[in-house]
Amino acid sequence: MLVFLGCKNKLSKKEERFEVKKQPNIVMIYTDDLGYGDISAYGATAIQTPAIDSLAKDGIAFHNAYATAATCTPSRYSLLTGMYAWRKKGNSIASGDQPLLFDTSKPTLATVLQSAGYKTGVVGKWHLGLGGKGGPDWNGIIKPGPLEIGFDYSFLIPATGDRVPCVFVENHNIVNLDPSDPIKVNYKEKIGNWPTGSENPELLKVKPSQGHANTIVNGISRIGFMEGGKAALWDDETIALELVKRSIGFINANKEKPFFLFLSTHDIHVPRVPNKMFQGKSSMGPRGDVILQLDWTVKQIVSELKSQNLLDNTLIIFSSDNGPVLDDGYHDQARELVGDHKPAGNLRGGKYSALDGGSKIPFIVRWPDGKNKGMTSNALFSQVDLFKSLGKLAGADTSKYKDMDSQDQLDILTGEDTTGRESLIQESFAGPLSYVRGNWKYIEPLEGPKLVPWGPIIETGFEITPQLYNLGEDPGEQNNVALDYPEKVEELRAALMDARKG
Ligand code: NG6
Ligand code: CA
Repeated sequence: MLVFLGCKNKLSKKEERFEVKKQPNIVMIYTDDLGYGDISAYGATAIQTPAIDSLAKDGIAFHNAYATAATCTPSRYSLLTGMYAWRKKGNSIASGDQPLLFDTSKPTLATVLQSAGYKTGVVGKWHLGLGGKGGPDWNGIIKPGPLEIGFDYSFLIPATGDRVPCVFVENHNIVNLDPSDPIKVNYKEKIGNWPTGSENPELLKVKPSQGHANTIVNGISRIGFMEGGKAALWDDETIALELVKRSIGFINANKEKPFFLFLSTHDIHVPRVPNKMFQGKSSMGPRGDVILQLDWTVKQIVSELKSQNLLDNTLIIFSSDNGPVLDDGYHDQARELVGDHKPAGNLRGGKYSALDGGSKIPFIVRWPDGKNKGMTSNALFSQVDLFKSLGKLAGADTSKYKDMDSQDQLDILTGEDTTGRESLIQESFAGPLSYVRGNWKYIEPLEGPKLVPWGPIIETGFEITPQLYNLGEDPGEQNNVALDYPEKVEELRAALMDARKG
C-alpha cells in the first residue's frame, strides 16, 4: 500500500503539475477608479505601492490595456459577459436599487469557469444590479444576483460605497439584518427620518461637493435615501479589512479545488475613508491614503496565498474598472493635495471621458510559474477578452460561445503575443464610442460638454467633429490629425459602424 502510494505520488506529481498548470487558481483584484499613473509600478513617485509593484516585478505589466468603458457598471458588465455593454440599453452607471443587469440564461466568465470545475467567488463592489424586475427585496431573499450567474459565493457592497443601502449582502441576504428593524430604500424621495446631507450638514464628517446629499450614514451623506437595518450598517473605515477577511475565507474554503476569486475593491472610489492604519500616511490626503490601503489589500492576499502554498498555483490579475478622478463628489482634498502626482500618468482625460485617461488602466498579470517575469507589454488588450482567455486557460470549451466581443487572447496574457488585439472599442460616460486600431484612435463626433458637466473637472473628449490621434506618437491625445488623414478617419468610422452592428 505504502509502495503503491509512493509510486502513485511520484507518478501523480508529474500529472499534478500538468493539471496545476492547466487549471491554476485565478485571483482577480479589480480596483475602482485607480488611474494609469496612480501606482509606482506605472511611474508614480509621490506614492509607493510596493505590493502592487511586486506583482509587476514577478509578472507582466501591460501598458496598452483597456477597460471597455470609462465608468464602473459597463466595464464590469463587459468583463463578466464578454460583450460590450453598450450593445444593450440600460448598462450605464447603475442606481443602487437597479434590478440585476444580466440575462441569467446567458454565460458569464463565472459560469464558464464554474463549468470547468472552478469554485467561483465575488467579494466587494458589485454595482451590476440585484433582484428581479422590481429590484432587490432588501428584507427578503435578494435574487437573482451573482449566485444566479455563476458565482458559488458572494459578499457584496451591493452598488457603491456612496450609494445606499450601506450594508453587505452575503449570498442572498443582508449580513446582520435584524428582522425587527427592516431596511427601506428609496432613490426618488426621502424615506423615513434619518438625517440627510442637505438638511443636516452640521452632522457631516465629509461634505459633499456634488450630489451625495441624501441619507447620512456614519457621518457621510450618500446617493439615495434609506432607513432601518441599523445593526447591518457597514463601517466605512473597515470595509477594506472586511473584504480582505472574506476573500481569505473564500480562499481557505476552496483551496483544494481550482478557484476563481473576483476581489472587487471599494478602494479607491468615493467616499475615501481610510482605516486608521492609513489615515494621513500619504502626502495626498484620503485619496493617497486609500491607495496605500489598496496596496495593503494586495499584500494581504498575496501573503495568504503564500502561506497556504498556493502562490505557485495561482494566477493573479490586477487592474481597474476605469480611469482616475480627483473630486468625485466629496470635499476630500483630492484636488488640493494632488501636487505633482498625475493620476492618469501621461494620458489625457480621466474617469468618464472618451479620451484614453477614461479607460486605459493599469493591468498586471502574475503567472504562477514566473512566465515572462518582469516583462512590460505594449500589446493592445481589452478586459472584454478575459471571458474567453481565462475560459481557455481553465480548459473550458469556449468555441461554443459565438458572436461575442470577447476573443481568446491568452497569448497576450502570457506575454507570447506582443502585438495584441487588432482593434477595440471604448465607451465614455455618455454616447460617443472610440475605436482604437494599432496606433490610431478615432473618437466619433458628438455635440456635448467639453468638461464632465457635474464638476469633477475632467475633459470629456467630446467634439462635434471627428477626432483622430496617433497614439504611438501622441499618447496624450494632444494633436487631432483628422484633417490630415481623412481616409484613416473614414476607415475607422466605417469599422466602428460595422462593429456596432455586431
Ligand atoms: C456618479 C457619482 C460619483 C460616482 C459615479 C459612479 C455624483 C455627483 N457622482 O453619478 O460619485 O458614484 O456616479 O462611479 O453623484 S463608478 O465608478 O461606480 O462608475
Ligand atoms: Ca469605477
